[in-house]
Parts: sequence; C-alpha cells; structure tokens
Amino acid sequence: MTQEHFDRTIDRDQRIEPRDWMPDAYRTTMVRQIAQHAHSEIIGMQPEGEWITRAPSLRRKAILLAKVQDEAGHGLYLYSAAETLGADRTGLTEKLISGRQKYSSIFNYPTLSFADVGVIGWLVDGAAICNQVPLCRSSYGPYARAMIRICKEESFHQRQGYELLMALMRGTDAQREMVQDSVNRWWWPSLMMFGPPDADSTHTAQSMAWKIKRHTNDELRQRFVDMTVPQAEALGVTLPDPDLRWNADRGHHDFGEIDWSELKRVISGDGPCNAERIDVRRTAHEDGAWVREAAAAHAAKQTAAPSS
Ligand code: FAQ
Repeated sequence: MTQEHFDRTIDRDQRIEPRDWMPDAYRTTMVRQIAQHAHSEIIGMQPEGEWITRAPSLRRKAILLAKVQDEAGHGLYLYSAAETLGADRTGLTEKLISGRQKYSSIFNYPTLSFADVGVIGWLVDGAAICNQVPLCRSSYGPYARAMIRICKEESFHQRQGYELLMALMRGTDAQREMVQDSVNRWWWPSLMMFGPPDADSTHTAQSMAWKIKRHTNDELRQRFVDMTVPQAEALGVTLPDPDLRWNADRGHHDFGEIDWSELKRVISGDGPCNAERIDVRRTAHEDGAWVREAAAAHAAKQTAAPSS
C-alpha cells in the first residue's frame, strides 16, 4: 500500500478504507473535518434542546425530542468514523472543550422563540443537507457511509421544520411576525455555515483534489440560496436581503455581501453564545465521568470473565 495505490484509488473514484495507506495530511484533514462535524452535531443539540420543556404541545415535544436525539446519534456515528482514523473520542471532546477544535458557527446563536425551532429545521438542516449530500461520495469510506444515513435523517428534520413554519404561517399575525423575525435572524448565519468564500478557504483546493469535498464552499452556498428562495415564497416569508434577485444570465440568484467579519468573530470564539455552549458541554462531560468509568469497569469485567 503506497502513495501510488492511494492516488489510483482517488483517481478511480473508489473509497479509502481505514486500513489503507494514506498520506498523513489526508488523515489529519479527515480527522479535523469529521471531528468538527461531530462536535457540531453534539453542540447543535443545545439551541433546540432548550425548547423541549417549552414545546407548545405534546406532539411538538415528541418531534423535537426525536430530532435532538437524532443529532446525538449523528455525533456518535461521526466520532466512530474519526476513531477509524486513530483518533480517540475522549481526546476529541477534550480538544473541543479546550477550544482547540471547532464546531459550526451556526450553533453560537440563541434560540429566542419557538419559531427558531422551525427555522433551524428549515434553514440550518436545509444548509446541512446541501453540504452533506455530496459528502456521501466523499473519498473516505466510513465518513461517506455515515453521511448516507445522516442525510436521510436530516431530510426528515428539514421537513419537520418547514411543516412547523407552515402551521405558524397559517396562524395569527403575531405568529407570522414571530416567523419573520426568526428568518431575519437566521438567514445570514445559515449562509455562513458553508464556510469562508473560496478565495479565503484554506482547505478547499486540497480537499477537492482528494475528493473529500466535491464542491467548493461558494458553489454549495449558491445551491442553497437557489433552493431556498422558492421555499420562502411558498411559506410567505421575506429573506432579509434587498440584493437577492434572479439573474437570468447566470441562471442563479444574486445575493448580497455576507459579513465575513462576523463569521471570523464567531469562529474565533466571540459569537453570542460560544462561552455558554462550551460551558454546557464541559459540565456534561464532567458530570458524565462516572458513566464512562462504570462502562470501562464493566467492559474490563467482561473481558476478564472466563468464557462459558
Ligand atoms: N463554522 O478551509 P475551509 C450540522 C473553519 S451541520 C466554524 O473552508 P473546510 C447538522 C474550517 O473548519 C454543521 N468553522 O474549511 C445539524 C477551517 O478550520 P481550521 C456541521 C468553520 O473544512 C443541524 C477554517 O474555518 N457540518 O451539524 C466554518 O474545507 C441542526 C477554514 O475553512 C459540517 O461540519 C463554520 N461555518 O470547509 C445539527 C459538514 N466554516 O483549518 C444540529 C462537514 C469553515 O482553522 C441541528 N464539513 N470553518 O481548523 C464541511 O463540509 C467543511 O468542513 C466546511 C468548511 C464546508 C464546513
């Protein structure tokens, strides 16, 4: 197993598997991306999780509970995928809570109303699907396979968000205003989920060459805008961008300039909820120490027990 075999596998659009030889930089990039993705799922439970006890009906509570549980499941799949590259799950969590690994900027914004639950489903899960469907063809086998199941569940998440918003839009004026206010707050941060513009993206060129990423950040952002505009029209909400319009020459929607300084600020730890999100995660990790110890003691006993 050599560089030549690795290159041939990538050229033929086949998958790199855990036991295959791979360049160190490929392994490092995969661990970075998968860990960031896993952390995003786990931290991403917090903004919506805050509304489980305040859901307006038993039906909405059951749906939200199921969605947040799915996010935990996605995080666990992804940590397992990172482990196939030799990463250690506890080590990854420690890097997250000490600020040495990132998670998606989007989860550093507060959820101020129940409409935010719907808008996260519609826009945040919508952006996640746009970004993740091509990752089902990512060159690293365990990641690509995890992504297939995750995307199926994300589709359900997106639909539940849209359905919640349709219910609110059929309601009172106050409910419609609540939806519009939520869209105004989440639209731009959702566009930032796709990462910095291509010209400033550190990893895109190499990740495309290795077929980890199949499209650039800007390509996926454009796809998301084009996909979302008709959905906003159908819902009856306005996307908060006066420059958003169809460009017949390009066959795409033009849209306004994103505030990249905001993305930089949020990524570097200075968003509205960064400190709180990490604090909650740190406390959960510390409070869970006894569970990990008990599981390890149980596993050790099982290994030591004579087989019958
Ligand atoms: N936030 O060179 P690039 C979800 C970092 S969906 C924070 O362009 P790359 C589902 C980047 O890591 C959200 N950091 O990087 C859900 C790099 O960091 P470095 C998670 C960001 O990797 C829904 C640096 O900036 N999805 O969780 C962001 O080629 C609802 C330079 O950037 C994924 O992770 C950002 N927005 O492209 C859960 C998808 N953007 O080198 C709950 C997989 C960039 O300093 C509720 N990941 N950075 O360590 C990817 O597709 C890619 O990693 C990108 C970034 C596209 C995110």
